[in-house]
Amino acid sequence: MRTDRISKDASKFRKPPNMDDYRSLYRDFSWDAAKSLLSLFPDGSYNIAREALDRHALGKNAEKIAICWLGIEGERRTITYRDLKHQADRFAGALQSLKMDIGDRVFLLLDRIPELYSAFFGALEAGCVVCPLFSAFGPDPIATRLELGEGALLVTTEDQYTSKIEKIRDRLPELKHILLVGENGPTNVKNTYDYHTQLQKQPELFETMPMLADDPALLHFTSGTTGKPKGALHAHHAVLAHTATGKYALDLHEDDIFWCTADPGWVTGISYGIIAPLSNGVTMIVDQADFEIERWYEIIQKEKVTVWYTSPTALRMMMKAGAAAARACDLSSLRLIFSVGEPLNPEAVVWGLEAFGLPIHDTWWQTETGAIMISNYASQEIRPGSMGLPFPGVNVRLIRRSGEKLEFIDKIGEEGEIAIQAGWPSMFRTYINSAEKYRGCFQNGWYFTGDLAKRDADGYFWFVGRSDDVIKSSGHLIGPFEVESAMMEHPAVAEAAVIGKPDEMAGQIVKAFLSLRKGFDASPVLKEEIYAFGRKRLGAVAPREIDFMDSLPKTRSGKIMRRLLKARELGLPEGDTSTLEASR
Ligand code: 6R9
Repeated sequence: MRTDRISKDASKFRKPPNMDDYRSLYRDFSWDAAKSLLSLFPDGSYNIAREALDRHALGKNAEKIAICWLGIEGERRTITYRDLKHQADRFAGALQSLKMDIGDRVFLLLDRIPELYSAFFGALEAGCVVCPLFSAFGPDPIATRLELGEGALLVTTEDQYTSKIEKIRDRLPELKHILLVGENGPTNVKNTYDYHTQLQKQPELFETMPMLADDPALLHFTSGTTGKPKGALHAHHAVLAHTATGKYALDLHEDDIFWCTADPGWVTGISYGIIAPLSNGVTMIVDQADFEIERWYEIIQKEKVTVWYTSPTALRMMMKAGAAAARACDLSSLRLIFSVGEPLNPEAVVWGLEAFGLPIHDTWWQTETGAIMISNYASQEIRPGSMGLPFPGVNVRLIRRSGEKLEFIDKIGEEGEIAIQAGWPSMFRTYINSAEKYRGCFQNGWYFTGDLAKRDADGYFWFVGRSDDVIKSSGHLIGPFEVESAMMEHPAVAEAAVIGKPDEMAGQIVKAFLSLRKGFDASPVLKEEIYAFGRKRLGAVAPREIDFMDSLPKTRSGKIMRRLLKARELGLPEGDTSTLEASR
């Protein structure tokens, strides 16, 4: 733990923070009272779409810009809350005309295009469950998720359809309909329709369905060490946590221009790339293009971004390019910068001061927690390298589990697993395909996160590492098993073990160790072929490094020892794998 601190001088706040006194809000906060931040249906029913869209579109914010969309080719489109609502309503109407029922799963496989946002809200309005997919996934991860999630309808683009979906559609008997966004218009493929033609047929108004707080709304796939991806199901109640964290953690004020750079294929891109900003009635930026330093600085400058939520990988890349590039632009609109997804180097926090005149505020949470659980707040001192303090209404402790026994760690600087007392609104409600794994995450009313941390005397949390083998690459969570399974489908591969190899920029990269079947030679040509095979099957989560081995190290019971491979990769003594995770 480092001791240097970045204190906040209240007289320099550009705006009084929504939470000026953390300790007293933490003490007095109740989720029940926080419901006053929402505009629930008169009978207390919920709908995420009502909070994030309807109440603005049908109220004083109707003409306010909800989304400022920046296209790859330099286009700029502004979408008001009212425009977004009309499009969402039409999408909801299209779902009904296709006989989609409440609870049916609507999957989105789209780049960051305006249709993504209309479809997202339209599906919620109609009471369907939305499941976003990362559009850079290859056909294998897409098929696995659609299959496990029993996707009934998919919205995608013509390009994605021909390059990925066409070949897997036979494997997906539950998938009834596909809506295609594209230039070509109506198709004559069965149950496949043109998105815009379908929407044009619908009335402009749709009454958002009142839902119970616990009714399912969002399905996010995430990965563990073993087995298939897990579908973490969230309820409409989650919007209470999105709204409250948007207000008190990200400090969103009505006139903010907010930019969350995460893709909606991952949880951050939904909770904070859509719901939290719109529920707080702000204008948000959506950039269709991928990360590029100059483009990003230009966006902040031109669009006058005030609050910016990004990732450690992006910040490290900017740091490498040097503070001068940032200082060459006028980024003075910025008042707060936040980060999430992987450990944020203390140097990056301090570098923020040099490049932007602002420190970076780290935040910690997971797909399963649905919203920010630990954060550095606008009004609070920052301790570079620390994830910050628990969000009000969230009871976070460090606990050691040994069998039935729970040992609460209160000693300062001692390591334990981050555990959260069950019951916060955005807590995942199940893993759809694995209720047993879900139960395994809880003990005595505590949710165990799989992350290890320490705490200092003032309650700040400091990340230590993961207790499992999942990989975090550029903030994206990748399950080694899913990658291994795909690699083993190559005819030359006998065994595969996949680890996260530490990487200065991406945090970790996916590295595969492969042993070959008899009759195959470990040649550079074969390696290239296997790389290409990985990219074709897996897309962006394919291995970036491959090593061939004669055989992979195994335990006596025959399990491949990923940790030993990782110890070797890091040059650690093979017997000592205890520091493996801490070294990420
Ligand atoms: C939101 C998101 C969750 C895992 C989490 C932890 C890692 C997230 C972090 C962090 C260190 C932070 N993680 N924030 N590690 N410092 N500030 O990323 O969700 O994709 O489910 O990943 O990411 O290991 O358990 P998800």
